Amino acid sequence: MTELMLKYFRTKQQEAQSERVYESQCPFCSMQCKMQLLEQQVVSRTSYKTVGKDNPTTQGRLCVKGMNAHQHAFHRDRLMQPLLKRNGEFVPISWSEALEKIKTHFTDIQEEDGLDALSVYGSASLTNEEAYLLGKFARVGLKTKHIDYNGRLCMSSAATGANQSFGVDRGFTNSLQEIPRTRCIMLAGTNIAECQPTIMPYFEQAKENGAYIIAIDPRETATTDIADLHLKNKPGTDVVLASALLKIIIEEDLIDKEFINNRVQGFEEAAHEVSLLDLEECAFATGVPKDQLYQAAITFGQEESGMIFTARGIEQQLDGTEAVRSFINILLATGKIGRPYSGFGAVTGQGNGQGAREHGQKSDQLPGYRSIENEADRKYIAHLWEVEEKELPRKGVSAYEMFEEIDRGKITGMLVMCSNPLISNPNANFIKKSLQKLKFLVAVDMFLSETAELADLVLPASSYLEDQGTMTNVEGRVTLREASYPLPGKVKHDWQIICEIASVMGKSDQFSYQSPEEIFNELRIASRGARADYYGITYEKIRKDEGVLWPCPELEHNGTARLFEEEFAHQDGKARMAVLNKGIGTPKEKTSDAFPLFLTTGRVMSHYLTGEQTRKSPSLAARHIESFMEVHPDTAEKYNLKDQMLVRVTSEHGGIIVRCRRSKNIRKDTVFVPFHWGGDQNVNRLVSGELDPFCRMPGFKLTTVKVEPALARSV
Ligand SMILES: Nc1nc2c(c(=O)[nH]1)N[C@H]1C(S)=C(S)[C@@H](COP(=O)(O)OP(=O)(O)OC[C@H]3O[C@@H](n4cnc5c(=O)[nH]c(N)nc54)[C@H](O)[C@@H]3O)O[C@H]1N2
Ligand SMILES: Nc1nc2c(c(=O)[nH]1)N[C@H]1C(S)=C(S)[C@@H](COP(=O)(O)OP(=O)(O)OC[C@H]3O[C@@H](n4cnc5c(=O)[nH]c(N)nc54)[C@H](O)[C@@H]3O)O[C@H]1N2
Ligand code: SF4
Ligand SMILES: [Mo]
Repeated sequence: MTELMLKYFRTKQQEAQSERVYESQCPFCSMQCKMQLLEQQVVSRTSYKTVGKDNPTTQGRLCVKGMNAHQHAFHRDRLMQPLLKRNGEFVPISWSEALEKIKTHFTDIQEEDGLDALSVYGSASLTNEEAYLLGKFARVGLKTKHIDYNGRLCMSSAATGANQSFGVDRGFTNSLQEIPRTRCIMLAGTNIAECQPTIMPYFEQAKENGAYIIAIDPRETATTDIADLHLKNKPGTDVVLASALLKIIIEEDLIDKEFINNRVQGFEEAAHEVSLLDLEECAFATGVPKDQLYQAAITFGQEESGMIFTARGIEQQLDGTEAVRSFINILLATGKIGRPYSGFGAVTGQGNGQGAREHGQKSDQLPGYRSIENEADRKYIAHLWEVEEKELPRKGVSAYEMFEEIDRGKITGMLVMCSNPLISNPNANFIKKSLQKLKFLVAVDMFLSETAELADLVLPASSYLEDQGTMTNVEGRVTLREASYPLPGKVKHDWQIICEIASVMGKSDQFSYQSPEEIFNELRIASRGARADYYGITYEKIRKDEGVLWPCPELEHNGTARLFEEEFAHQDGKARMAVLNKGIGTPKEKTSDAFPLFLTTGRVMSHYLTGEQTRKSPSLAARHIESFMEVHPDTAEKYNLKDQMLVRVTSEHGGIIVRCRRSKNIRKDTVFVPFHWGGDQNVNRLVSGELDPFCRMPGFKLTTVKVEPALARSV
């Protein structure tokens, strides 16, 4: 090798060694995989790579979304400065101009339409600190009762169901470590293989150890593939299905009488109700053969330990709360909770789906799961926030209902932070009309999302690489997302943006934080003594222990891995079984001649929620460049739909056009469309705005539709 070549390679080596490492956590799902961004400078080119980092929840694993997350963070479409809409066009403005605009418009709205005319729409992708601060901002900074968040569309039925049955809501009652040693697992309406991929090894180990896995899903998915038994039910029939399983368990005497006597209320009533069911009718209503119902019930009842996991398949229903409770009923009757290798898990969705539902973004809630209608809770928080108790607003309305309030002219201004409601809310055509009615809409986002495009003012927010804070993951573990990547352009952190808006609204004293840690220390006090007690958790402790499972009431406390070992969280320490007066086969949506098929909606592995982030990543977008409708070949034949053809899907509420994908994986009476795309592919144009009466969750998983070749109409 010549001297020159040697020199060249040496320089290359040195350049390659100029590598920087940035700590972070994945911006997507509830696994909150720990990751590192490697930034390499080779000559004048910077290249990036994301690698996993060991941690107690995911042991260094990443899925394809995590590996490519940096692609959207560095995308050229990242917003770099505030944008103001002038004559229909966005123009860049300074932060001081932006804040001045907010002050003028928000104050005008408050004077013209009243304090409750302003509203805040938050997110469970925010850190705990930001979620907490946003709740305080609405009540103290803007003095409005109108705040809610995207988690309402996600886990509100799981939360309400768990609260009603157990008295508290932490998604998983056990840590993930217990899964490999359980004997029987029920996966109801969850597609963990595509939605929480790095959780899979826990279930695969359970299977290797001999666990029997039962999946309940109208489709065959990568998750149902690991099941020993797949109950391929009609969408929306999970309450009947779970009640039928309970009936069989009771009739076969597979219940735990001692546990019921000591720890459960309402068994007799619930048992009586399910005894009235006719199993033939249940089989017909659910579309699951009777022998499969028996097989599932008897196996689950007989095994010495068992766990049930639910997700949006059973929860995003107009009877979602009841569906959650009907599965918990099975655990309570068989005594499979509060002891090793037995328990419940409503699989959390968003990165901070757990923490962001605990600290006051919900319309009826104060931090730590305190209630905004409880006098003692109000007093405690008012004191901490240095306001008069009577100044604290009362409860407002849920996410979708805020758009109804806009339509009625009651809400005239909105701040949306970290959400894209135009794509994610049901009845999308109505949502668009509502958003357009607002006098002033502010969107805080990393991109000009479909919602941000309708805004009057858009503020640029930092990404997961830049923004430090805590996130509570799928198992209830409070983790610290270390983030140190420099802020690009004029971008600010969400918590800084909240503080700056509060300041121009005259509340600088209550919003003068200098760091996320300072906010967290206030959150610890706000949650002290409440159900989601974070008081004993500090940044230092999270760093030392690699996360802490709440509740953690004292500094000396090590956190709580398994809930309900001694008692449930209701006053008398007992759990409540639900009496489900559903009768048979009564989902609200029924097929008709006009709309002969069920539509259910959900996700694919490579895209995340409204797709605003993952559609920007070339590696992820390439896997699914557009939406599609999964349909059984026999059904496709019946409606003249060829594979790959564009099809029009129409419901009572609107229409979309997507690509046809024939597949034997789905029931013949059901079609499936993911919701990661906007415009003419926005499946939420089809979904109705009706809500679950207990938790105000929309019925994303059940709509009735008709399908036809897209071009047939236009010729
Ligand atoms: N790749 C990816 N991962 C994600 C997300 C993402 O967008 N993409 N989002 C994250 C978030 S926020 C969430 S909430 C979770 C969601 O995670 P999941 O709830 O697991 O995901 P979904 O695809 O919405 O629905 C799960 C399954 O429910 C089935 N299903 C539909 N209708 C019914 C029914 O009536 N009964 C039953 N039993 N099953 C039914 C669907 O066929 C689907 O396979 O995933 C998180 N992880
Ligand atoms: N049909 C149907 N609809 C559904 C569902 C379904 O299964 N079917 N699932 C529902 C569920 S479970 C959920 S969770 C919702 C989610 O619904 P959304 O909250 O609307 O979904 P996202 O795509 O996460 O929107 C986040 C937005 O915030 C931006 N963003 C990302 N990170 C940050 C940040 O750190 N700060 C700020 N300020 N902005 C940021 C992104 O660019 C994006 O525009 O959708 C619901 N809608
Ligand atoms: S999407 Fe979820 S499973 Fe995949 S890397 Fe991110 S946090 Fe982990
Ligand atoms: Mo979600």
